[in-house]
Amino acid sequence: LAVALSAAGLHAQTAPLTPDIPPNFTAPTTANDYIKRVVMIPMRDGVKLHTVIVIPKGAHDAPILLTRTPYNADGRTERTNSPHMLDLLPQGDEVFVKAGYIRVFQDIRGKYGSEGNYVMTLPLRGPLNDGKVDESTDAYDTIEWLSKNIPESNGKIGMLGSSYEGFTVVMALINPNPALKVAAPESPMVDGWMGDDWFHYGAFRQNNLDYITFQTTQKGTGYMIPRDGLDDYTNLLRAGSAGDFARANGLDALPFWRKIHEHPAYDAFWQNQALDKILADQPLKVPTMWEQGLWDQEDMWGAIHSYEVMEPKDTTHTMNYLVMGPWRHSQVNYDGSTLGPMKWDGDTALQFRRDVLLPFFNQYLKDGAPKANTPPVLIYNTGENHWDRFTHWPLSCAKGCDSKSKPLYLEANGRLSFDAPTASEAKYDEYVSDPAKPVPYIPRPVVASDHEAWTHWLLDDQRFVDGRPDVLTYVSEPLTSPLRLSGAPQVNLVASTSGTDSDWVVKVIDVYPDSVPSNPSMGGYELPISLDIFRGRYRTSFEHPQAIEANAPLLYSFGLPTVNHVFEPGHRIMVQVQSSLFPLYDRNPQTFVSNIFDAKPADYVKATQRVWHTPDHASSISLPVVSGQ
Ligand code: PG9
Repeated sequence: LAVALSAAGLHAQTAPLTPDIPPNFTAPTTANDYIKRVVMIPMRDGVKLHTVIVIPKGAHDAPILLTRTPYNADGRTERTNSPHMLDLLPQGDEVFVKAGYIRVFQDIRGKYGSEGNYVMTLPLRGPLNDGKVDESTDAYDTIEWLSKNIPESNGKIGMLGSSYEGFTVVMALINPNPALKVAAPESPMVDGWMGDDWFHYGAFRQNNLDYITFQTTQKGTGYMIPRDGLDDYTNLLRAGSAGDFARANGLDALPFWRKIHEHPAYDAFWQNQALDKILADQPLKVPTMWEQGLWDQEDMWGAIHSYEVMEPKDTTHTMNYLVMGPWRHSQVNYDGSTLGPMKWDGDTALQFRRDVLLPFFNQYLKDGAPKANTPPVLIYNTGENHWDRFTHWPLSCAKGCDSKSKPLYLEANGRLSFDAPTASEAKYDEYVSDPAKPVPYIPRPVVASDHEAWTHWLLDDQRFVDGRPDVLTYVSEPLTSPLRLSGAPQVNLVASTSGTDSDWVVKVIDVYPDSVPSNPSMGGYELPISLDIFRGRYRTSFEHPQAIEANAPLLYSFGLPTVNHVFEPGHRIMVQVQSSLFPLYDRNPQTFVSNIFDAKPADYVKATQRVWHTPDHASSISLPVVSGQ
């Protein structure tokens, strides 16, 4: 009947109760300018990893760009629902799509579509992993498969990815597959205790509690911890210690939280997975461009420290490259025209991807591509607002650099000076640090879901705490000539506390002139260019914390994040010292306890903090001065 009806130009009607969800539906793909293949790639232990391969239609001898992710390979290849590969893939991939690359995203073992068990930043086989596999072998096996099973490709593979995806790039560099020809770890998580996501010099970053539930309550996407109220300053203060907040929210059932809780110090658990230490023993076999933002609020340690340990091993100067842009975490893959109050000279992230990263990858991946004009070091000058190309880095340090860093002394009456203090002035400044009223890291309310506030907090105007009785502020005279810093400031703080444990936060700040006619909202702006926190119990050993001797002036020495900055004439240098950055960092109870995660309410006590500035106990920040002083 249907045939007869259709021959007569009529159609049988769809019965009203026909189920509206057909057993199978495949959208037409003829308009697509790409082919998508989803495969399960077998690893050496039999576990199969979910892999999404996007191939430009008509490609042949195309190079492959691989990212291994814990963040859902399907989602990473579905930015918009579009027939065009450009719209499907992440914004940062645009230059590679235009250049005809095949793009591959793979779920790492245990996440989303992949089989196997998930272990957070799975450590390499060795002291922490007695199994047969790790992210290094998974990368090897994946690259082996990809290089042999995509007929449209030339079998050459480059890897890139930011943060956790940067960690998986670094893992691939250890005993790399020969088909891996080039790599760009972007803000890679390298040492979670020293200065990447989990801790900074032993102070715990409480925002990770949400990351842990997000990442480990499910194989797919987890959730953020529910909050009692809007302001996390109140929520976390009310909870007590980070351990109390975690327990109240069920995190004791999550193994990764238990691992953090059991390893607050830099013991073998952290040391044996610090990738910069592991890499230090092996020269790079793959040309590698380390990339990091200068205001990276998540992984500030990994790229620069990895670059620095690999540099002496790169005897041919062909393997180890460094790029630092004026970016927040992962901004390299988005628009890089602005950050917080700062407006750069165009879209710096696109400039990097188009003019530096793509030619570098092409050189190693595209048959017949020319050699790229890649600077060994490309770093944005955040004071003069332009890129600098250097042959090496840093330009200034304590020993062995072109210039020698210079101590800038914290002195009486809130002064900063390149001349050492004299005996005639007051010996110290003091403040009371009260754990019941910690210094906020951003203006309240601190809203956990406010991603925007999180991205630019490292550049927030520090006037919001300047003048608090528990924040010491030291400032120079307005500069009469430019002062150029290129390297990492080093803190040498001589401080005492009436407690037996304490945190020390030090910020180097560029103070704008009181009025800036070309940009009025920057009048008097206090722009942090480098800041960090140090947990005092680790003063003599990161592995074996010790109670601090009360009221004794003691030296706290630690490195601050790298800068390439010019303080312009009329600007002033400022240094602020305080003892908390809450609720980003958990509070130090200021009484020595064996594990701060288990501190009890009675352990949290006020302490009188002194910053010393006598000739014998001079406090200073050693600045990586290149010129100007
Ligand atoms: N910073 C994130 C992270 C990496 C590794 C471990 C934990 C967190 C990220 O952006 O992936």
